This record gives sequence, structure tokens and C-alpha cells, in this order.
Amino acid sequence: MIIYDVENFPNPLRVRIALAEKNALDTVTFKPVDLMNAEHRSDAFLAKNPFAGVPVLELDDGTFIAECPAITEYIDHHFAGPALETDQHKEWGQKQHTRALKGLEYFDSVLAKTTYVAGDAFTVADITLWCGLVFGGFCNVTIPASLIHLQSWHDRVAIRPSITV
Ligand SMILES: N[C@@H](CCC(=O)N[C@@H](CS)C(=O)NCC(=O)O)C(=O)O
Repeated sequence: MIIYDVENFPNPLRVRIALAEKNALDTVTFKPVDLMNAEHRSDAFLAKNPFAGVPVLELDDGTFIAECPAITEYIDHHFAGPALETDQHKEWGQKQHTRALKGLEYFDSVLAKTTYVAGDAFTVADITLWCGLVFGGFCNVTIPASLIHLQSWHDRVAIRPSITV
């Protein structure tokens, strides 16, 4: 893992502190970037980060990650140690999961009466619900077996050509 940065510049410092909190400073190679001589605007550096800024993280497979929030998130998940992101609270996640399930129950009650969310025709409301469910899949929110109306809507929508592209 390589970090391209300038020691003690504010944004690079954010990443270094995150690494230090994880006790992982020694696992990373730091490569200084000569900002004063505009190295960050060279073609070679722009290929790493088109936004022309430091820090940039390079993974062992050659992937580049720019922007401190993305880099620190990567560090937080990659290294053991104290969690650095407060939104990882399990209780908060469970609360949001419960809210999401309530939302699914609501749509099930709507779809008990209509073929599609806003009536007989497929509309943007269905697109929005579909996309919400796709995102829900990433967060382990799936349709409970008891919500049969939502499930049959899902099966109907899933075979539309616009969805299967
Ligand atoms: N939004 C970027 C900001 C990066 C940034 O502005 N870094 C400064 C150094 S602290 C930089 O590279 N400045 C060079 C320039 O703006 O030309 C991040 O979160 O990493």
C-alpha cells in the first residue's frame, strides 16, 4: 500500500492520523509529492488522481483511491483497531433496518390494491421503489416472505425489458 502525500499538509495528515489510530503507519509506504513544483499537475500524477490533490492511496493491485473520506473509510475497514466512523453503530443500523421493513410493509399494503405503485400503469414510482430495493439488497434489506403483494409486484417488474438491461 502506498500513500502519495506531503507530510503535515492538512489533508494528508488526516490519513496519517487514521493510520496511526489503527497502528498501521508502518505497513504503508509514503511517497512524497512535490506540490511546490506542481508535480501533482503532471500527467503521471493526474493518472493517479485527476483532481490533482494529495493524499492518494495506491492499493497493492494498482487501484488508486483519492479523497480523504474515501481513503479513511478504506483504512477504517481494512485495518483492525478502533472504528473511526460513528455511522458504524450497530444499533443505528438496526433502527434503520426496522424503518426500511416498515416501508416495505407500507408498499405491500399499497400493492394489495393496485398492480403498480401508483395504479394500473408502470410509472416512475415503480422505478424508484425498484431502485430502493436494489440498494436495500446491499444493506441486507430483503422482502419478507409475508409481504406477498410486494413480492408479486417484484416478480412482475423484474421481467420488464427495462429492468433486465
Ligand atoms: N478533497 C480532497 C482535498 C485534497 C487537497 O486539497 N489536498 C491539498 C493538500 S492539503 C492539495 O493537494 N492541494 C494541491 C492544490 O490544490 O493544488 C481530499 O479530501 O483529499
